[in-house]
Amino acid sequence: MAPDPTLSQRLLDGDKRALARGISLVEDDHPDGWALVSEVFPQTGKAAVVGFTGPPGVGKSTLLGALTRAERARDRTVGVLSIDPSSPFTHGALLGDRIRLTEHFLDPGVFIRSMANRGALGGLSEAALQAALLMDAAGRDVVFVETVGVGQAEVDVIDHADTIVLVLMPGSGDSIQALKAGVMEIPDIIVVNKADHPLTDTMVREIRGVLSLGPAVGVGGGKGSWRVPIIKAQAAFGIGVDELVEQLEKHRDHIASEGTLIVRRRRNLMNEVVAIATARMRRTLEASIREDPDVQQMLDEVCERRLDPATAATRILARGAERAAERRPA
Ligand SMILES: Nc1nc2c(ncn2[C@@H]2O[C@H](COP(=O)(O)OP(=O)(O)O)[C@@H](O)[C@H]2O)c(=O)[nH]1
Ligand SMILES: [Mg+2]
Repeated sequence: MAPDPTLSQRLLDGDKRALARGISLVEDDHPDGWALVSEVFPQTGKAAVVGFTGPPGVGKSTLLGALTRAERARDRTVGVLSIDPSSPFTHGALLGDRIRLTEHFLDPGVFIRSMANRGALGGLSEAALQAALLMDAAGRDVVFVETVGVGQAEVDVIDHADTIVLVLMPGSGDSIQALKAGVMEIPDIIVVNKADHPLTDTMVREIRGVLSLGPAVGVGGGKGSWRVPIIKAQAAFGIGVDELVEQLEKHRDHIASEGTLIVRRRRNLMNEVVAIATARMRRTLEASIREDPDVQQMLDEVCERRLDPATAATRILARGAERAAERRPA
């Protein structure tokens, strides 16, 4: 399909269809998608990007539905990006919350997108980051990113958020262990959802215990005086949502006034550059292993135990650098 010269302008004007088209392009790893991101990138950095993570079924999507409504009541435009390969919400259905989402789909101030495909060459994580940038460029005041996982997250897109919210529910013992073991970074805000459960207060106490062991700062480095709030919520009934909105604002003010926001964003963008470069190098490397007869021969030598794997790796990398240099214009 021919590139659409008006796409970036329409996207910057906040047009939802242009945004949807742009995200599809990056999701397909289409060159026009990368070109679009590069064109609008200088206009990004204005949205407050909030990452939500936590085990499946704790109520993240429900919470995002309720939060979106609360943000709209405050006249803020919202972008929601759900990256959940296990349970994507299809158009019109945010899982158990069909009615509320339909309401949001009709609102020009709300843009919701679910990404679950891992087919694209760039990988789900990269596409998700580009999608978040496009939402930012399209003028969304807040961008919420939902990802599954604790510890070995499917997608490390929350590394690219300004604020990280961990959502748990009573009985998520594994998550507490992950926090305790340091497998999972300490988030900025913790929500204990389904607070209608009798074990809620036990859960809150356990989390307090874990937090008191670690440093009282969230992710992102820099010394800070931020104390991680634990919010009891019932997303399905809108309970605790206003408190979450309040804490999100507080956290944002805190990192902005402390200078941590700049530190975080620098780190996040650096991670993104490295992630993209790594993915591309890997692709190039795998292609050369498949296609380059000399590399094939080196692998044969490894199998015959005449060449050790590390030496072979060094030689393959050196070849790659040579070939890259040959391709580079003088
Ligand atoms: N009892 C109770 N159920 C809830 C609450 N919030 C969400 N749920 C339900 O929990 C289930 C999983 O919610 P969902 O938002 O899909 O979780 P996610 O996988 O973390 O996105 C759904 O059936 C929700 O209706 C709550 O506050 N209390
Ligand atoms: Mg979900």
